[in-house]
Amino acid sequence: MGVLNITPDSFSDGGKWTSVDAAVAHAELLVAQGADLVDVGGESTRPGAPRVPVERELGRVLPVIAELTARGIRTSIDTMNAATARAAVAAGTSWINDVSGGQADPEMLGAAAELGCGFLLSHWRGHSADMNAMASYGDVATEVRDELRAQIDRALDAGIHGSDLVVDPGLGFAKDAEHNWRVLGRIDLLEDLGHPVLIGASRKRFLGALLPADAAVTDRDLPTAVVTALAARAGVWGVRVHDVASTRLALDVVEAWDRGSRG
Ligand code: PMM
Repeated sequence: MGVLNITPDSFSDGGKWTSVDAAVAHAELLVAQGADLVDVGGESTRPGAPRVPVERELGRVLPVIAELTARGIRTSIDTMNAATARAAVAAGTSWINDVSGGQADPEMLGAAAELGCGFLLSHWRGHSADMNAMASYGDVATEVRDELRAQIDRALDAGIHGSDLVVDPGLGFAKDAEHNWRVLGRIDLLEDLGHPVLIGASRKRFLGALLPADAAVTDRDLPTAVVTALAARAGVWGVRVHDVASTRLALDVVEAWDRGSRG
């Protein structure tokens, strides 16, 4: 999954694709580099980010989704708003990617059930403005699994088909660096939930912490690709990344390694 943030303030690609032409050109590049899905977002979820009015979010994402659909590019809509999800699906999106897992908007789970599209459900404790204060766990890996299980149950109760659900531990969302590494080290616990798993580690702060303090945000693409390789080895269904080329190469290495091990 390639990231396309149509926002002025996302931490790594904010302000770069604010015209429809620039956004579509970038989506074409992501697909040419190997993305199966382009994740279109109009609201930044970086720590401390303010909420964006739905009308503004719609104005950012809908023209891009319509154009990508016309070009045969598959998209997901990265939104916490049911109204945005509905409009995006009407414009051709096939997946809803809700980082709140249906908790931010009480209408979301019902809308997703009605729309019958795929639903990417992330572990989430609260909005970006105050999520860092919620990063408190005993054993983070089992707590994230158990809270995700409760979120999955709510999604199923609302009428979403189990086969439409993909789960995501929400790295960086109410999680510090050590929490993220612990969750990644126990992806097997998430797989026990019985749904495909998506990992969104791309360019996040906990990867930046491994680099020199003056490193550029794009220097995080190498550790992102390594996480992708390890996540693939752990059996995940998908990864959400900004730089598709390096991640595709990491996956090619894993596949070649596996061929080698089969002889
Ligand atoms: N992370 C961001 C945004 N959307 N969606 C999913 N499913 N998983 C994530 O980890 C995730 C997400 C963080 O912001 P970014 O768009 O600037 O990377």
